[in-house]
Amino acid sequence: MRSTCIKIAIQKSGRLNQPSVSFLDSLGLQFGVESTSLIQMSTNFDLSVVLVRDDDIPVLVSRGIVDFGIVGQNILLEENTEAKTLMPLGFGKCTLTIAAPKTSSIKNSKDLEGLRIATAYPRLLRKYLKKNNINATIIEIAGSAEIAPELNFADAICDLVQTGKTLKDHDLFPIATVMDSQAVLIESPFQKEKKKEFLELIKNI
Ligand code: PRT
Ligand code: ZN
Repeated sequence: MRSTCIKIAIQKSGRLNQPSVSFLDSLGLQFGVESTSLIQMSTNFDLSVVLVRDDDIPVLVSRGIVDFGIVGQNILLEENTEAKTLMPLGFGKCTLTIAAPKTSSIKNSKDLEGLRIATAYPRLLRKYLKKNNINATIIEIAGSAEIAPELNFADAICDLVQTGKTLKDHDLFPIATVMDSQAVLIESPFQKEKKKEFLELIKNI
């Protein structure tokens, strides 16, 4: 791979992988026969796609290790990096939501005062609690926050919701919205002559 080659990081597997690939297809970018390499070179453009965990994308982009990335706004804002948002992509839509057990006395965000909230998004939740003047304990968990109230290590959760099915399955109901999210195209803060060619491509969509 040439050092001047444009690099764009997308999720290796998971919810954003297929729509990200479709977005690159829609730009007219072509790739060779399927390979298991985590770096895929385009056959018709001086560009490589780098396949990584979504959580690593903001840092890779902000450090200029890759030039562009596709990631959910929820991850981008949680990571709080220098990466710049170029455009929303209209997929991966979800809402970072605080939810509580249906049977509990927690009915709105004020009822969270003094309680424990499990989340994989501590920074975003902290910001929300501060803004709303609520003192609560944040319990960090990498995933599956929905199980926390049932296992009694938190009173409420803060997690992404799309259809609401997962909340229902765990007898939880939404009480507050922290943020709406969707996938965005992000750009590194470093200027590179080569980036212009890719920016020209996305201008036409
Ligand atoms: O392996 P890697 O770290 O790359 O992937 P990941 O497991 O961290 O992420 P992944 O693939 O689950 O999600 C990638 C991105 O998709 C997220 O960061 C969001 O930007 C976006 N997205 C959109 C969602 C959802 N919708 C979503 N519903 N991410 C996760 N969920 C989960 C949620 O956490 C909960 O467990 O789905 C469940 C709720 O869904 P519903 O439909 O039951 O409400
Ligand atoms: Zn992840």
